[in-house]
Parts: sequence; C-alpha cells; structure tokens
Amino acid sequence: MVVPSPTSMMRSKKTKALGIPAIDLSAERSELSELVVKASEEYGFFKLVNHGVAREVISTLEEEGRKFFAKSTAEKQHAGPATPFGYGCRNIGRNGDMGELEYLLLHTTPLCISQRSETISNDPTKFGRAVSDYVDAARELSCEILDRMAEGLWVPDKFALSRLIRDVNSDSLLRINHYPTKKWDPLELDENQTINSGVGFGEHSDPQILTIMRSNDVGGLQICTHDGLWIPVPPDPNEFFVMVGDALQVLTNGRLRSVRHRVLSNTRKARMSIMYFGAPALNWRIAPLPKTVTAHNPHQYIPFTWAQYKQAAYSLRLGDSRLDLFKAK
Ligand code: GA4
Repeated sequence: MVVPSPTSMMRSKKTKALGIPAIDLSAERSELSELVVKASEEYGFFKLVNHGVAREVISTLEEEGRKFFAKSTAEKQHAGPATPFGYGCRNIGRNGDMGELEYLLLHTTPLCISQRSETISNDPTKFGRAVSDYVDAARELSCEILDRMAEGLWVPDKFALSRLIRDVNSDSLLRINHYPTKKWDPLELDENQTINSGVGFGEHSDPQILTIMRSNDVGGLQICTHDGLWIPVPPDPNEFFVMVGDALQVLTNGRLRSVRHRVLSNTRKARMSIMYFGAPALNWRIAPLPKTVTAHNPHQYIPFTWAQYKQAAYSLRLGDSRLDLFKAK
C-alpha cells in the first residue's frame, strides 16, 4: 500500500480547497470525458494525476534544462536571441513585454529540435533526444485528453481535435522557463540597476489548443477564474497541469474557455517549468465544430487560419485579448 507523505496529503488537500480540479487519467473512460469537459468549462485548467508518463522522460529533460540555465550568460546567448525560437532573457514577444525569467522556446519538428540542440547543448544528441522523448509523451497525453473532450462534447468524429496536433506539420512548441532567485543578474548590471518587477510572466492566455505544463516544486503560477479571482496553483513536480488555449475555445464555440494565468516571481527559490503547446498546422482553418453550434449558441467566432491567429497574437501585447478580434458580429 502506498501511504501518501504528509506533504503530498497537504498539497492535494490544498489544491482541493482552492477548487482546482484534479483528474485521474486512469479513471473509467466515460467518467473521464465528463470530468475533463466539466473542468475545462469551469476553469479551463486542471491537474492531471496518474498520467502514465515515465519519470525518466521528465527528469532527463529537467536535468538538461538545469544544465543549460547554469551556463554563463555568454554561453546561453549563443542559443539566442529568441525571435521567437532559441534562448530568451526577460523579453517576451515583440512588443516590449518583460518578465523576470529566461527561457528556451523550441519548435517541435524533429529537424528544428536537432538544429537548435547544436547551439543549446555540448551534447546535442542527448539534448535533442530528451526534448523529442518529452514532446512525444506530451503529444500523446494531449491527444488522449482531446479525444476525451470530443467524446464528452458528443462530437461524432472523436479524433476531430487530436487530429490537429497529430498533423506532421503541427506548429506545436516546447518552452522551458527558468525563474531565477532575486540575486539573479543575467545582464551583469550592478545591484541598483537590476529591476525586479515581481512578475515572472505576465497575465495572458495561451493561443494554442492545449498546454501541458509541469514544474519543479517552486510555486508562482496563478490562474484566473471566470469570476476574475486569481488563485495560486500549488506546484506538484509529479503531475501535469492542463490549460485550455484560445484555439480550443474557438473550436468548441466558447464552451471550453481558455484560462488566463500568470507567474509571480519567487525570490527565494528558482522555479523551472516545462510547457508543451499543442497547435495545428499553420494553414489549418479554425472554426467551431458543427456539434458545438446550436440555436442557443450560434457561431461565436469568424473562421481563421492558425497562421492568422499567430500573426494577431504577435502583433499585440501579451495580456491583450486577441480572441476579441475574431468575434462574430
Ligand atoms: C504565450 C504562450 C507561449 O509561451 C508563446 C508565447 C509567445 C512568446 O513568448 O513568444 C507570445 C505569447 C505566447 C502570446 C502573445 C504573443 C506571443 C508572446 C506575445 C506577446 C510561445 C505563444 O505561442 O504565445
């Protein structure tokens, strides 16, 4: 019998008390479909337990991330600047957003992974393998969740959502964020010049279909409920968190709602998180699935391609509500 440690018991209680749903992926299928839809409607966010991803896949990429961020600033800059891919430090996007973090942002096609690995690691083969193993696992997990969502929404084609991210030309991304401690000074400025705004990553929703997030044991992530209340998410290095993205909100005609979230910087311990952003191919047309359009809920959005949505996202600020540009009149 596995006896939960006092800390893990406290953590799950705390999560429950704050209302963040925890969904057991090993639950019976129809129950799972219902739970996944309910959590995505109510929060656009849930914790996934019993996910079945091998520990080694997670720990290997985490170790690679740790090794990279421990390098000197000059070495890390060989992998940058992130425009948008590669190593980025403080700058987010193209319109002046800043955060107290450094990161690696990668496209997930095998060619992009292997090319980028050359500038990131002294052992590119090992780094590339760690990334692609993680991406494969995160993609499988995303597809499983999307299939359950399609089922829970009574969409006749149960692969209608997962097909988008299984596409060989899928524009899915992998991001490793490192939120250092207060003493951090990557630009080697003297103490007075270092600005710590307290914001690790500002408020936003993810543009993609689905995000699979995992972090070390350092908190900082907060999600915004539909009533506008910000709630902290207790970290859990053993589990994943799932976020509904803007594209899924459109595909479900607004029934599932993307979650606004932010990361506040923790000045005592460094946080490292890994995100897989499941996205369709650039030329994919995104429109509400027929089943989700009803007399009571007519078309909420005008159709657009993923490339058009990305262009809109990059032309705006991080916190802007880009879905508004595509609202049906
Ligand atoms: C948020 C989700 C992903 O991290 C990301 C981010 C992207 C970036 O950092 O380059 C964006 C941001 C994200 C949304 C609006 C635009 C684009 C920064 C920004 C200001 C990689 C993504 O796809 O969109």
